[in-house]
Amino acid sequence: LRVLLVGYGNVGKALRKMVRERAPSLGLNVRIEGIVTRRGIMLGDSEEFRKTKDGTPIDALNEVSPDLVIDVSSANYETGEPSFSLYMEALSRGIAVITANKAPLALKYAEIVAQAKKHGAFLGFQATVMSGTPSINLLRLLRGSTILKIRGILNGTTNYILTRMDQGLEYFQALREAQEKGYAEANPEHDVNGFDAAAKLTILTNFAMGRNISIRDVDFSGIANVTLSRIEEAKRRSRKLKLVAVSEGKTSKVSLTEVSPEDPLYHVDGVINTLDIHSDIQEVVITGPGAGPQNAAFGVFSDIVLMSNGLI
Ligand code: 80F
Repeated sequence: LRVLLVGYGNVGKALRKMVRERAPSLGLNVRIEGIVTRRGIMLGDSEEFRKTKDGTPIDALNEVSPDLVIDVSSANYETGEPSFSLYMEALSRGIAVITANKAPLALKYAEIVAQAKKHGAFLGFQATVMSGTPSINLLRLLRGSTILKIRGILNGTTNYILTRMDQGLEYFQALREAQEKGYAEANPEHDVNGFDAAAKLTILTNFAMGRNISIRDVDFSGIANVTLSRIEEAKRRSRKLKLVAVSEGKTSKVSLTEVSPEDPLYHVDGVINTLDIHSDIQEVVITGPGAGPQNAAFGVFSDIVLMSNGLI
């Protein structure tokens, strides 16, 4: 499998290491043939990025002609570019795309999925929601049931901040810790204002509930107004404040919500995320890490493994 890697930051570096350490024992021959970042293109593979030439992701696609494009570049929520055009071009040539970048799918889900279907090309996006904790790929196993409602904690950074504040830390100190651990987006505003959770809810809602919404259809707010005293006040009533994402019927919403100890979301702390899926058959809850370079890289890696074995 010849790979073009787009983006080489926290997640890209963790992924390169994971592929080298884990693919061979699974019988997978995964070779990185080029890396493209904001700085330009590196042909070949080495741990340290050394620019071979200037160029865009599309230039790199033409240069490398890979079997698989992996997008671990930062999110551009204005246009989804350059990733959106790259996917459309790669998929049109039958080249598989696996992404951890939410922006293109949160903006133009239907177009990208239709392009993949039209050309019979693989499109994997487990890492866009809950990183390496199965969410999208879990939903693949629930096909045949009708998903009526999804509800969850979908952003690691904000849940980490809320948990650390519950332990007495100030907001900015908690945010700095989340950034140091590699949980936060390149622009952490996207985490704290609820945008990242809204993007994930958009992708989940389209995939699980057969809808066609964009992030603009999600009513979202973040944790900017949270104070230590508000957290203390909730605590006195045995409640916790959580940034909860819900889709049900035609509504999708992300908001700071007080949850009680009977709620499964109450017990989900730190960088841990959870997804509660209600179908016409059963309720399924999955809980696990939602962010972190290693975890996000595993989301991508699990798509590579499943695709290579023809399992999705
Ligand atoms: P980082 O900023 O470290 O690296 C970004 C890379 O993209 C850089 O190499 C940069 O040069 C490149 N890049 C940016 N613009 C480019 C362009 N126009 N052309 C080519 N290259 C370009 O970012 P990360 O942390 O490595 O993240 C990479 C992607 O994974 C982003 O899209 C993230 O949204 C996504 N991701 C990251 C996660 C994480 O934990 C988790 C899952 C997905 O729940 C939360 O708290 C979430 N903030 C984490 S979700 N790091």
